[in-house]
Amino acid sequence: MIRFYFHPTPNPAKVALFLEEAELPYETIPVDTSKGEQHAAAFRAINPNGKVPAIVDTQGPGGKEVRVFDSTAILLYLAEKTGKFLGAPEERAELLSWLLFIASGLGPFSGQAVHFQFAAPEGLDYAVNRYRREAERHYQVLNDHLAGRSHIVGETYTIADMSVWGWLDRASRVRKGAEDPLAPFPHLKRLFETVDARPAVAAARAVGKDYDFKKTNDEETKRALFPSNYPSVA
Ligand SMILES: N[C@@H](CCC(=O)N[C@@H](CS)C(=O)NCC(=O)O)C(=O)O
Repeated sequence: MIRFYFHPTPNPAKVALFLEEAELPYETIPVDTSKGEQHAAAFRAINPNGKVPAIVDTQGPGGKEVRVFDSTAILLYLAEKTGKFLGAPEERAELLSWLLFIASGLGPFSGQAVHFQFAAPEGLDYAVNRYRREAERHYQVLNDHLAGRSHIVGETYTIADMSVWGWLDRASRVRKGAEDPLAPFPHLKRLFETVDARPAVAAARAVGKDYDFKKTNDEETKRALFPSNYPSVA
């Protein structure tokens, strides 16, 4: 059994998609990050970085329980465990390259673009432009790669496609104000729509719907999500 520590945000969404695609049995454990539950000692024992997603696999290697944190590590762990969505062995270098491109570039720049356009104080134009344009540059790199290809790696659906789906789903926030945010990136848009039409996506979108996650953005939320804005050391 897999315990899946979840909040309805982009990085957990990728893992929800994998679990649904692979039809793995799992238990969803809500972590309400707006209430600061990611900082609880019990959760930090599972993810010392205090973020979602994380999983505990009670049937890990050798039948022993293991924890895995960080969405890319979880995708790779589950793909290797099940032998699914890894692509062809000869494409492994390509798979790792694109997974890390998303994990270290497209994802974080998208996240910061959202932060500076929706959460940060107004007037920080340099930061808004820096992060939004870097996110868009990563969109362009992947868009160019996808010209003439059905998927990111080879011609098969892999965890790289799942990983980017989680972030492209937030393109309207990354490219705030754009009417059709993926329109300038037609190959990326096609990939997003291909993945988004899969039945497992509907199931992944339903994960956590029965839980009433906090939606208000009050002082508790800001302190929970952005603790480094409130330094404890002078
Ligand atoms: N590199 C990590 C990033 C995880 C991450 O930033 N998760 C966000 C949700 S998408 C989160 O937990 N935010 C709450 C917080 O930062 O306290 C991953 O890919 O899993």
